[in-house]
Amino acid sequence: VDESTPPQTLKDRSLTSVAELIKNGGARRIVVITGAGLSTAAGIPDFRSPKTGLYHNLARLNLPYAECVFDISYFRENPLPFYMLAKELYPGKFSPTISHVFIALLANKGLLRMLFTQNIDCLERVAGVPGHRIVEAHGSFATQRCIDCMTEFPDKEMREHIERGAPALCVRPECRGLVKPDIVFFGEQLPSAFFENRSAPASADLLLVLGTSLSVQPFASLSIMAAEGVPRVLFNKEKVGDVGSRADDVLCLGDCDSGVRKLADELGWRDELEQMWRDL
Ligand code: CNA
Repeated sequence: VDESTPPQTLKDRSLTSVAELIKNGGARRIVVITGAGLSTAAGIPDFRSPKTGLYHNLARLNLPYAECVFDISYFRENPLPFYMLAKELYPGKFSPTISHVFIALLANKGLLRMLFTQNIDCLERVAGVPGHRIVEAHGSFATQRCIDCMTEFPDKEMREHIERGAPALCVRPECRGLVKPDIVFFGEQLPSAFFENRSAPASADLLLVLGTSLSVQPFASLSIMAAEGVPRVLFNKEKVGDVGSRADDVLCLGDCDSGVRKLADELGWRDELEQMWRDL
């Protein structure tokens, strides 16, 4: 966008104007879209950050290519790398960041229309975002099933298998297929909740994008579905997707916790936010 094109909705392309829009009731159907960068401050590596990303760390496993941990045909041959990764990411080991809590605060204030997350760490739920406001677009560790006959596998036993890094086999003796948590692998269909809620960004009055490289489709397409004139705010270390190309886009580059704290300051919500985070 030509920097001189005036925004339609915001006074200017700043967090102050975004906060004003929220405070004056102009944003009541906020859609949030997030990825691994939301959770790096919680100690969970993202995929693509150089040196610290999961793909970088997976190099020591001598995988033919890093993404194959999420490739179903590779998983059939060698489920161990995925189980190792699952052990590292398994819910219960990490605590939400202030940015996760900010999303919960939006929900508490009745302003969150929907959160779409690519994360599989469940930290949004732990932070207090209500389940019916979350679309876990790439699945979660909450359930698991056999990759051959799709029979569900019990949670408690799954936890034990993941703790031991030992792949679980189907409960049906005549099947004995491999069991995989309901995390979406490359080439797999996204959960139905994604498709059922996919139109939410189109009716949003504000879109917040936090900690994602917007490089995985169809998830990334959510960001372009916001209507023209609907502000899109990016909290990320780098510029991603086409956010920044529209006159009402606001870029807040850097770590998302600092950006979110800035926005909370502008909103006058900072103390409440920090209190909520401490009380978790
Ligand atoms: P990604 O491709 O690794 O991108 C992460 C983005 O976040 C990059 O643009 C980084 O620059 C940025 N970033 C990293 N740390 C911060 C920070 N503290 N503040 C602001 N920005 C930061 O991850 P995506 O989520 O975009 O890619 C999609 C994959 C990653 C999904 O399929 C996820 O399932 C998968 N994943 C999830 C987790 C998790 O559940 N926490 C961890 C690793 C990967």
